[in-house]
Amino acid sequence: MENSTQFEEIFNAKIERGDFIEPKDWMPEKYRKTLLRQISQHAHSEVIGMQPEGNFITRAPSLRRKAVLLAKVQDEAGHGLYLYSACETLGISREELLDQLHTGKAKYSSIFNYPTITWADMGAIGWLVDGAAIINQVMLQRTSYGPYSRAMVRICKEESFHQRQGYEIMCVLANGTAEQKALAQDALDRWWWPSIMMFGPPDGESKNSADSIRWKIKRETNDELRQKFIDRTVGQAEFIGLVIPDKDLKWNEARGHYDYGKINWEEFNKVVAGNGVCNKKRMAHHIKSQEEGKWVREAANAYAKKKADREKNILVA
Ligand code: BYC
Repeated sequence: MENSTQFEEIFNAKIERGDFIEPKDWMPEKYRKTLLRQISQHAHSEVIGMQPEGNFITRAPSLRRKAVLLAKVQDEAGHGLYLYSACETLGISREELLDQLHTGKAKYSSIFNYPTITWADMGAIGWLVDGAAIINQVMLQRTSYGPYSRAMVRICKEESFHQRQGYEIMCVLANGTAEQKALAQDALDRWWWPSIMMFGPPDGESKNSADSIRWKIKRETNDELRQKFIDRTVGQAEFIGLVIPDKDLKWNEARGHYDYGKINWEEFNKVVAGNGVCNKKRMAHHIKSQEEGKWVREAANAYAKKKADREKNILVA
């Protein structure tokens, strides 16, 4: 019988080789906890992220826009489901996961605590929020935990469509009337800084990064991904004649990257601590929906049981 040191050596060798760790493999408790923390935060973000855009489904400016937005919001629910399932492979139930969200024990992305005010916000979310998410998630397709990696492969395919639909909304507005262009610029002004905060605190203050990089859960650091996003997005803004609200944004020839201004980490910490504009509203809405949907879940379970019993030829009263 192997002892835990030998198990750990096997685990480390797998990580070293770039093999996936699968649910039944031995893993250090801290690796399991880190995965649970990150994947559940990710799942909660997808589901809470349905709210800001859901706010505009009844107000989309055309049937085409409404159908696309509905499909996008539904995709986010699907992403949440893949990720909750990946969490469950680590030995936690859906009920416990939701309890952690509702009691504030588990976080979700800071970005979803900002309000959606105009239709242009739908464009900005797709372009910037999904755009930032893709940069992060492309890396996560090669994460070391098998179920998380496989979920990310599917999610990334849909996410790149989401980013393009958002950018298309911005293109149309930016090329429209002066009022429409102003709406697009206003949305960019409000969503730019929160979007670049999505990548998390600067590397020097990222307490989880060292372990996550060592275990190949994360393959790039918060600041590396943030820089990648900024470098990619500046040209897209210029192309449609919008101005990124950062007076310090400047191409740095020596670094081969854009330099950017100071991020307001006080605002980030405030939002993550639960004191953003919409934190309380988002959570109250989720709890209410969860309670109102209880009878649907009970009915679905009862129907599944009845069907299974009937298949076993057991009569149920
Ligand atoms: N918001 O040590 P760090 C989407 C927390 S949804 C809130 O660097 P880590 C979409 C962090 O949890 C996609 N909290 O952490 C849906 C940690 O606190 P704890 C969302 C944040 O984990 C609908 C502390 O700060 N994507 O695409 O190494 C519509 C220190 O941070 C945030 C994901 O969830 C934040 N922004 O790195 C449209 C990606 N950042 O837990 C679109 C998966 C940090 O120690 N997650 N914190 O108490 C990750 O890649 C990583 O968890 C992060 C942070 C890069 C976010």
